[in-house]
Amino acid sequence: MDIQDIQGNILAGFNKDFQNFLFLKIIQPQQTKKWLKELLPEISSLEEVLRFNNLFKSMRERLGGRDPQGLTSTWINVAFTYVGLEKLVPDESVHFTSEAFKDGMPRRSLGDRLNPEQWEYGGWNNYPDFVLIVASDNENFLQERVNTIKKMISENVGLRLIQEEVGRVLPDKPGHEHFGFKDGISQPGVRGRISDGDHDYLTPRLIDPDEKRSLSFSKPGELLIWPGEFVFGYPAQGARPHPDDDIQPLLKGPDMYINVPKWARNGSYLVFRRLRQDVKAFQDSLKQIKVQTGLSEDLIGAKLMGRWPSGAPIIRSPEHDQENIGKDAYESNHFSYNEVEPPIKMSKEVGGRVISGATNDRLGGICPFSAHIRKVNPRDMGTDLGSAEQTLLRRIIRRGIPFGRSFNEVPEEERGLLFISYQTSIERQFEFLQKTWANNKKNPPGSEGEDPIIGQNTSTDRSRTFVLEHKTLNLQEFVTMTGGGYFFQPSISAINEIITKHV
Ligand code: N7H
Repeated sequence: MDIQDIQGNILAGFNKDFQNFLFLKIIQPQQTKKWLKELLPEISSLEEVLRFNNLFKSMRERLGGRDPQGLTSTWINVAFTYVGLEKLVPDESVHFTSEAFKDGMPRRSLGDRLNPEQWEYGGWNNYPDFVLIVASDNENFLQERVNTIKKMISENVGLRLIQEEVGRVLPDKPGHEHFGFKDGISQPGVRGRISDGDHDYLTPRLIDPDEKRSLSFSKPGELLIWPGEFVFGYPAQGARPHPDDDIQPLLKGPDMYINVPKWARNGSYLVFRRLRQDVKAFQDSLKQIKVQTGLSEDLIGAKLMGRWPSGAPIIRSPEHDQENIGKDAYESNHFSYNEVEPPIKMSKEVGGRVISGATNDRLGGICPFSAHIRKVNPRDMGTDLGSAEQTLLRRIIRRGIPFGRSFNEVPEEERGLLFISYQTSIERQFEFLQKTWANNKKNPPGSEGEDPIIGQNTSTDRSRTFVLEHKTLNLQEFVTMTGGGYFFQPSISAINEIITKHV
């Protein structure tokens, strides 16, 4: 993998506690290009982010799980909408032929309640041309950098700031989102090497090499996916051609650039959605369902999500939450739905521990088919698409961060998730998950209602369905889309050689 050329947030993830998003409009393309050229040396590459994250992780392990003090960095990444590219490089933008990217988010019908004109931004009149992601481990350092950038913007006649989003990890519950659940546990393990070294993998392989599953999983539950699903210019995922083979890449050669120009290599589509979360409505629903079913609120929450607040999957812990499972990066994701997962041994390098097995749940008796995590990733279950391998073409990398203060602190304020996903097809990956699975009552097969967290029902009362204890329950909406856009996050060399070429 071209780790010096790929922007860092895509495959490594900034994973910073403080992240601001500056949405910008281009007034004068030439001035904007000059400005971007100046910004170029500040854009963080995959290499930089990988090295830092590895150092941070090893220091954290040495400190027994405490964050190392003083080890900080502040990073910037940039991504453009189609209209932004049209302004900057009109001759080049025409080579992007993805309908979703060209249309932009307001023209796509994803079942959202608010009309795009009611969004905070991203509607017809204030669709951004590009976004800067600024992230740091230290809030003061972040603020300093953001202030400098904002000053540069205000002095540049070519640009206008239309919105700033402030993403913050919740101080009282780091790693959790506003409904109280741990997020960011399950991600695809991206295949690929970062040097010529045989074992210098982008995603470390942590399973004992004697285990057959070490060929298809990077760690328990983290299936290896070909990088072309997330970054252009690399082999993408495909159906397994022979039962004895490891999963083979489907797309090679020119097909790795479907609907994009050659210079899209090392770039990715970024979906940004500002999703408002109504914590009171969520908690009220748990109380109401308790009355209707007699189940505890905790168990109802776990059935809606597929995980307990600690992150422990309901499949591994059907009765109650188990923090020790939620905290454990291997335990918390080692499960499937169709097949029983046998115990799995970790590699010597990470201690050689055996992770206990997990039961299966073909009928959805433990984890409902409509639970959020099962809707958006049915794992090894066959679906309306056919065999489970087809689901591997629908994976996304998630990089979201909460916005707003905790419900307990200031219940009346607005809060939610700044949802970010990376993929090489907005239609086949993000939009498919939202429209064809989350918003659909029947799919993936077995579902008996929409995704209770993100599913949208377009009827007048917007109420969704969830079945529990053989009772069909009506759920009000908890999550509302309030702004966003579809962006392309190019390689660093493309920004230099194509986007800011003639300055
Ligand atoms: Fe979801 N949540 O915090 O409640 N999500 N999500 N998501 N989500 C996941 O397994 C949440 C949203 C996915 O591989 C967890 O990492 C909230 C959208 C996928 O097993 C939790 C919102 C889309 C997974 C949440 C939201 C997805 C996933 C469990 C909106 C795509 C991995 C933690 C406000 C269209 C599933 C974990 C797997 C997991 C929450 C949005 C997709 C707790 C609050 C819009 C693919």
